[in-house]
Amino acid sequence: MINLALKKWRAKEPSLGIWSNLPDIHMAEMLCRMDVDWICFDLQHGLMDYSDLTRLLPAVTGVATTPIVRVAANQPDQIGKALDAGAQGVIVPMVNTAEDARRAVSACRYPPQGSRSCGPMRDAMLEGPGYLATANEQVACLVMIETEEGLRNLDEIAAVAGVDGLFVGPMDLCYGLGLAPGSFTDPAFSAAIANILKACEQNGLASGMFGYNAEMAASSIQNGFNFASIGTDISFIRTGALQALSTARGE
Ligand code: 3PY
Ligand code: MG
Repeated sequence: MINLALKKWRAKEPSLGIWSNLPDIHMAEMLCRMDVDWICFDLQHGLMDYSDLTRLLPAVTGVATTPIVRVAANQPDQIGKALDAGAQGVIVPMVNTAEDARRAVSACRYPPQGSRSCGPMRDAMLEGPGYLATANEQVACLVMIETEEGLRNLDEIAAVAGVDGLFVGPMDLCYGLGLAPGSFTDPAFSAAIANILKACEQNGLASGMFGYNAEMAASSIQNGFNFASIGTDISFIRTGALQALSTARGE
């Protein structure tokens, strides 16, 4: 397996992703054929579960888009099952301590680097036993910094061996900072972002931002993030439909 998104994250080449919240195979198939670097299926907040995921991941076969899964929680079984189903990396939410980060990394790596249990399903169906030879090197482990505790332990989290990148959940981060959700221009939010970017820089990690829209993705990349999401399937439909309605009404 060659993880094309991870290759860019390691090279610090900017990359953009799409967030998938709807369990629709055709939507996933269409979105990942738009030259987007990665697509993330969201099992934490998305309207999808594991059996949806097993149907969605095959839609991302044979394309240059890298399939990533945000797991619902930092649980080794959830991480292992997402990877066995064909995810090439995971985004792990609410990582608050170095111990949390070590747990996430360990679940992503086969021994001796970690404790991932061996049972690749789609991985083995598509690649055969060769998958095992490359998995530890090619599976991406991204941990989310999005709480007050995570910020406090930022440097220890960023120093955990095997973490490939830090990913910011901006809404939860606002709550963690005691700010109203969406306070992305508040100086306290900007200071937290600067610290996260610095921790990535110092530890050679990729830095990622959950962008709620294209503007937020573009400004994140301009401000030094290596990668960002440009929006969700739901947001694209909602924005497009509202715009069409408004135009058709002559507003
Ligand atoms: C956040 O903004 O906290 C996220 O995790 C985005 O889903
Ligand atoms: Mg969050």
